[in-house]
Amino acid sequence: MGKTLAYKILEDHLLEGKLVPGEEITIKMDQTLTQDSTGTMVYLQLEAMDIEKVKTELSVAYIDHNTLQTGFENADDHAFIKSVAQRHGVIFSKPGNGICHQLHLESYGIPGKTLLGSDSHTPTGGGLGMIAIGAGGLDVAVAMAKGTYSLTVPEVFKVELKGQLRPWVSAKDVILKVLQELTVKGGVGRIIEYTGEGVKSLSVTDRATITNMGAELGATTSVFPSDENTKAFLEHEGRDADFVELKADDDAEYDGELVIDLGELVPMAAKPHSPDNVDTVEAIGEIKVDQVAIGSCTNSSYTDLMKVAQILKGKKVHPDVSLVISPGSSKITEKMAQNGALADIIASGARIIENACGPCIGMGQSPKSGAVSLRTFNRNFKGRSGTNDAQVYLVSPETAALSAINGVLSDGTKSGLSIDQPEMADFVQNESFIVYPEGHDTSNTEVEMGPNIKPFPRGEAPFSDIITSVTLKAGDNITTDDIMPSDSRLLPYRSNVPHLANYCFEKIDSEFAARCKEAGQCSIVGGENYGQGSSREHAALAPLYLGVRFVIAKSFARIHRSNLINSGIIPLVFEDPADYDKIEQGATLILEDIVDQLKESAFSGIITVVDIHAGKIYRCVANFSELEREMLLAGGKINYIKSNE
Ligand code: MIC
Ligand code: SF4
Repeated sequence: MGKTLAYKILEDHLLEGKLVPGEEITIKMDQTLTQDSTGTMVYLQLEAMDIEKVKTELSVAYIDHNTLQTGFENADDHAFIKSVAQRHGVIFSKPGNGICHQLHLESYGIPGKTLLGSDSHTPTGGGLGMIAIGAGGLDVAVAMAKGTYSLTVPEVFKVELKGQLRPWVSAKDVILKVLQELTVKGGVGRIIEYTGEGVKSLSVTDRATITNMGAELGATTSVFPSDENTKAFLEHEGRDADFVELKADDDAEYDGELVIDLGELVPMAAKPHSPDNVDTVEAIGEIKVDQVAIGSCTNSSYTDLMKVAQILKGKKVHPDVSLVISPGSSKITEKMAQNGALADIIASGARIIENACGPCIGMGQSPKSGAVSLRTFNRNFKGRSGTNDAQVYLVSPETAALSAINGVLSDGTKSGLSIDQPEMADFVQNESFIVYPEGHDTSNTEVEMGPNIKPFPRGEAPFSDIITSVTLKAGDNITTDDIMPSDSRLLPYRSNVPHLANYCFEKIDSEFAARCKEAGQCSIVGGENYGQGSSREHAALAPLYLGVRFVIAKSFARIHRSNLINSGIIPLVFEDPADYDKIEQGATLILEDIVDQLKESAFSGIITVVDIHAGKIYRCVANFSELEREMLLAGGKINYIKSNE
């Protein structure tokens, strides 16, 4: 039987275990990336591991999320990350250089290599033929310290692309179509591998748009073959030597498949408030638009922005629309300044902001009350823009730019206007934004710790019974934005969990933190796909700080489940989903003899929870790997590592 590309790369990196779906394996991790909003925790944890130099081939610390500096906090975090990066041999990318995933694609990604990033959109690297995985900060810290990563082997799901996209239809519409078909949990436990003739018509940055939003499918990662387009991309980036051809065997077998005819696709949009709430732009109709935001790690590449410049050239942004553009990297902005495209964009009335995540994470540019905001981003969860009642639609750059001119959601294929595919440009690395650790006596580098940087909470090893109060009963598809909201007000506290914890679940239930503090020990009950979205381990650390000991849900999103285990919080799954309805918020749930139960679950796969008031016993699936069980018994990953040193 032939091999999938995903398994070929995993096999090349396999250190322990069997490459069989559901088995736990350890792989060599070639590269890591961090960004600042999760990075402070990563580097605090790395410091706690007492290592000298990182063990990876390449590790980069990007500053791209918390770039608004309304107080000292974010700037202190940047300085902290820079100093730790120097000390441990990590490349530092200064604020203003651009968005981690776009920059990594341009400057460091290599086909066939593995990459672990403390950001859920790390799979963007799959556009280059990498196995690029998003993970919690602690997993990335460990990957830097050891050069390895352990994961449960996913299935490989094939998306076969046929034909070719029509003008005004682009990669964003492809992934929105996939999301419509598979939903936000369709990728859980899977790697999505793209194949077929249609792949040839997509550039590396188009592919990266698609693999980027594989995160919204809940997939472990997504991957494209490395072919002549990959070669061309690397050549344009001045990195010819990094090219290697990679593809699946012709007779590779997959665990499922979806076929998409690119030629039949039309412009799509994800309606409020979920990336899988997808419809065609035509069906949604010409709704009035208040804000258009172009950028983010999904759609801020050079060719995306050149298309935007082409559409805006000689036109004027509609009087009722605020158009804001945040380019993906300094190189892109520089090139567009040189070729005049930036001038065309500015002349149209667009607001150009920093090369950073910006509005995508609510770092400014929150739309007005009740606004319709079209965004080329990847997430439209309620309130993420910073305006709770805003209606955010996710669209392609083409749809965004045309709608900004018309003032209403517009379908380019119906516009009668022509649009050309922009040529790629030749780039040189902008070294002015990069600080290399080499050349410094890094061991003496003093770590700079601002007053807002507090120690991260550590779990405790469980013993006897865990008696909890259910401090929240939540519904399906709870996001990590719901659990630990992020915006310009809260992001400066990513290195201060005690402060951040006060805002845990704030948007769903403002009394949650207070109730937890009163209860002492707590549990949470959740529905399907609990913890989808971002990789922020704060969504586990804040509950840990508030006394949450376990979560029972119908199912969990991958990264959040790992973050809970890393923190020592036990994620349990209802064996009978109907039990969800039987538990009331405020109930007292007990995990009796937890140490014995955890140990026995290795054989039974079951842990029972007692609801004393209702007089009921719930059977929960405890499908932990051996390592996960050990970590839970130790009260979290750091405790486990420390006790095994
Ligand atoms: C996001 O897009 O939600 C973020 C902000 O990039 C997160 C990381 C974080 O919460 O800091 C992610 O995707 O992992
Ligand atoms: Fe940044 Fe948005 Fe991408 Fe997250 S999704 S890395 S906030 S641009």
